[in-house]
Amino acid sequence: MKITKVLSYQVLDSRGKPTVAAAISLADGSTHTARVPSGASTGKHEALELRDGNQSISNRFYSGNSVNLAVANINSKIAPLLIGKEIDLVSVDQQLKELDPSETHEILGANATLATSLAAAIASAHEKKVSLARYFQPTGKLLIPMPMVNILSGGAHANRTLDIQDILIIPNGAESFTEALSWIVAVREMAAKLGKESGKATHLVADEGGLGIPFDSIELACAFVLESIEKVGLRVGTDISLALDIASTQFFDGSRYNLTTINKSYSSSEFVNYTNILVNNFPIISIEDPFAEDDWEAWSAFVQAAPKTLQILGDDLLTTNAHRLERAIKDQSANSILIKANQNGLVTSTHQVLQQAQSAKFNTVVSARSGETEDSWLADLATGWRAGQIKVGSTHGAERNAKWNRLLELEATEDCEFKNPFLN
Ligand code: 2PG
Ligand code: MG
Repeated sequence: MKITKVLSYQVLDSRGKPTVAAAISLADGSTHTARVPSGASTGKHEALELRDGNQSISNRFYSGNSVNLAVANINSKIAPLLIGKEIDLVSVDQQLKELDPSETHEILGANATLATSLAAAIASAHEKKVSLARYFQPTGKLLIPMPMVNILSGGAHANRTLDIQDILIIPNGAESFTEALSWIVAVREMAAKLGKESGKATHLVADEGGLGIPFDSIELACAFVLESIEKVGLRVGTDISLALDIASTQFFDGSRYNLTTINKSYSSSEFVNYTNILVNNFPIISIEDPFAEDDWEAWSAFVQAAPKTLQILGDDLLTTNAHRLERAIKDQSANSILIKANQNGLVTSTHQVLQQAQSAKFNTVVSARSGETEDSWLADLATGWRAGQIKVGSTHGAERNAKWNRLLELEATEDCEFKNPFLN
């Protein structure tokens, strides 16, 4: 089926910042729209998010964050190339690569390429008359991913109420996604109640819907989440375990890790030791970005020292980039990867990075960003790609719940399975 129209325009993300929408129309009169997410704690090796800076009049109100240049790239450079062609994700991505061969998509902007690529994926699934998840996995049971969900937020997402970015939970003992989500909601509600009773709650709901309750240490914050799990009658470790996103690039100054809320500073090797003690003292089954994005030695030392069952997850370290992943596999700098489509810039090459990780027996966690939209394609990508895990933020905010609700829908309507990825 032929593409009849490609149209881009600026919309807002969940933080009220501009982002790119792209709509692809097909010969049957249907239109397929995708909106791209945007990060706050971005890694320096991510694909380029093109913003206008001082190059647009609308910046008077959007503080330099408008995306008119990226929108114009779709409307004036990408659209003429695609209109009249058959809809097919792989060939759309191929044409985008030819138009912008740079690895970071700095010519068109990765927000322009990804919006187009996602709209092409959604339109391609429509043409095949299947869901987006089924488009990627046409036969067999779909694998609904295990969620990893924010309870407490700090770092760049919550005005640094904690030095680290997130304390999350993984309902590793749940039998279905539906059950998993009900447990998570109960724990979040309990944490909100306990936070209120303690008088510490600041009423701050962070960018991703986590609770911004201040704590004097990471250990006290972990203990608080464990108490919330126990108080709803769930078993720590058996039913629900902890996960951390340290986002340590945010507090690394080039040589030291500075935890300012607790007034402590560590060298790389001291921080490796500290982190190892932390994961041994708490039921933590996954730790993300424990070290800074270019502190490769610390990562490798930690992989050697840490419990073998621990998921050591590279986000800013790997930025969904094939070369960085290759290095991490070779040097054993991590054993799992966060997959964010907008760190990469194209749907097909994001999928390739995920497959490269799976071939190396890395766990894969498909992830949302702190700036999200009402779109739910992320749930379909995680499911259709058999990622095994998904991270969306908390169960608060329509942009987060759109993804959880889509997973509930997939579980209710498609032939699916749900597995604990930590048993492998
Ligand atoms: C992360 C993400 C999502 P951001 O660090 O994993 O939690 O945050 O989108 O701000 O990079
Ligand atoms: Mg992260």
